[in-house]
Amino acid sequence: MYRFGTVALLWAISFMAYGQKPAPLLQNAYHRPSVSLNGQWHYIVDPYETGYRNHRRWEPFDEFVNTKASAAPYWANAKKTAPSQRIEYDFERSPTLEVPGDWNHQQDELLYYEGTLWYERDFSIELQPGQRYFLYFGAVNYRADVYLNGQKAGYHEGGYSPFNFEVTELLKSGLNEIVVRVDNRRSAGRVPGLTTDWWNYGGITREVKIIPVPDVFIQDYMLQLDPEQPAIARGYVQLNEAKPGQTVTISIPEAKLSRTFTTDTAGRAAIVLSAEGLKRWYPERPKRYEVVLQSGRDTLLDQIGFRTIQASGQDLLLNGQPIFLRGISLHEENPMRGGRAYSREDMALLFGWARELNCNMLRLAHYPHNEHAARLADELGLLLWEEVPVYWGINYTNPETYAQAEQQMQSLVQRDKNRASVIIWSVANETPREDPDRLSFLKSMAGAVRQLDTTRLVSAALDRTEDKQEKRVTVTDPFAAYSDMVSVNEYIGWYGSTPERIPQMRWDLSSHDKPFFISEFGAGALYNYRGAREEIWTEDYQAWMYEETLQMLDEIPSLRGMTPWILVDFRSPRRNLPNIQDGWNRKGLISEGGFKKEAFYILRDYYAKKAAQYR
Ligand code: GCB
Repeated sequence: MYRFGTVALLWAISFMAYGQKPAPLLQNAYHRPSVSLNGQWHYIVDPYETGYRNHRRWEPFDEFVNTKASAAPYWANAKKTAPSQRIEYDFERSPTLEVPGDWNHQQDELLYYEGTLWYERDFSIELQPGQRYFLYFGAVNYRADVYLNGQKAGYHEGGYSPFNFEVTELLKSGLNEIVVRVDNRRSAGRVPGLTTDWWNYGGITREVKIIPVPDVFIQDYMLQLDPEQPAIARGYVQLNEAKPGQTVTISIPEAKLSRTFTTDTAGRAAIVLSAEGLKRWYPERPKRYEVVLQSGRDTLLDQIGFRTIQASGQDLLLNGQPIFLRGISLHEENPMRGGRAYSREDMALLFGWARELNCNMLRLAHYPHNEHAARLADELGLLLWEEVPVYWGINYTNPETYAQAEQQMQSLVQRDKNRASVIIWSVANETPREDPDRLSFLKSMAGAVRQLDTTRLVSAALDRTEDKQEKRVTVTDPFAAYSDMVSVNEYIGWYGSTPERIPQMRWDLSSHDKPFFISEFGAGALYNYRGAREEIWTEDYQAWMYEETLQMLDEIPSLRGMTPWILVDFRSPRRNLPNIQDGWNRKGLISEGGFKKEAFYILRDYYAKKAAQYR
């Protein structure tokens, strides 16, 4: 559909060269019985890629080495069998790291490490006849090359996406060995590219498990209210086999609903259910139903909430009612433990703070967060903006970069499309509006998302345009025409001016008949650093900025929500001011130790007022 028509071909070629691509992502891997591979894994830091490449030709061993004959690649996991045998690595005698978890916070010398690191562990499993087995990773940043019992299962790129390989042929009953090479280097062609304003945590950052499924299994499904006819829930169930005439039953026991459908020649059954008797999911009453899907020997459970979300003129309608999004942005970091957040408990800590702030919405910046996030948001009644790291200056002309970005979006939609909490897919953050290549890139991304999901909104965090003389702010980014709401990041009062300027600014959004959304504003403040409000980095400065900004924004007639920047201070290698930043972006409303700054209470009170207005 776009000039990156060669993408598929390039992908096919690169997969042939470096091993297998992942199998289609299992829908709702979360609720399938599994064997966990979390825990301690041995590791070897390998900055020169000694275990991966031939030292003279710099070619991956994958391409020409037979492991049985060579101990050189680390994935051979060779063990000394004769006194004279020279093997220059040994996983068994190497230290361990906890999985899931970033490596940066587990070893002091790995805090800034960007490069290759190998993980290894043994595990036991008893295989059952008639089952197939998938090896599932919640995420590995950035590239993972995965080897099971000395053979390559495949590789995956994209640091925040789940993926799975079928390993039925590679697994054996009894003891198995798994080796994963992880490479978290930043590079111009990757997504994100060379610069970000967050920490490049490396490692197996989310869960790993083996998932058994029957021969014929439920590969995928989606079930949602039809936005145009909300009395009907529609969707599909896709089996792994393209066989017609197989039956699929969907039941919602609490609503006494149960219907059986039949697959077409593609192995897909279209689902239509009456939703008349189903209670709607709202933030104030996040009702979820247990949904049971069954086909042949496969049964899967899910908890699904039913709601609609639409943009209508300048309004956002949730279940047909106007809503104001009282949001906050957050990174996937647990400030109390340090490092990448990965567990339900981590997300509960962050979401608990957001609820204290009177939020009904979160922007999960700037990449897909772990799967617990959307599950917990469904449960707590928090709406979500989910995003992929098409951020700042990635390479907008490189077809492989585009393919990677689209792949990241696809797997995010695939993982979270049955979550009622998710209402917005964001395709980018702060990308150069004057660049025509960027526009075609984002248009293609938006088109790809809409093909996958017609029940949610598509947006991107854009930049504002400021007329310095006239003190007039507009949105001139051409991508605004292609998104369902106009969302901008604005830092008036922080970058390029002080809060004094804020009351003088006038927003003119007359050319956009869409809901308007502020995806970021903020100011840095060191917790407990107090002073005159003009004193930068004080809590007083930040509080002043919040007061002025909220007043300014409140005057914009089409404003339908905001996600100020940001809930908690977060680690960033760009933030180097001694005694103030020390490697942290200080725009949090909460410090890295969990202490609330003055601006937290200002936003909390503003949101209480907004909640009353939109009741
Ligand atoms: C932005 C970016 C965000 C940064 C923030 C800042 O506009 O979207 O990733 O962290 O500004 O603090 O400068």
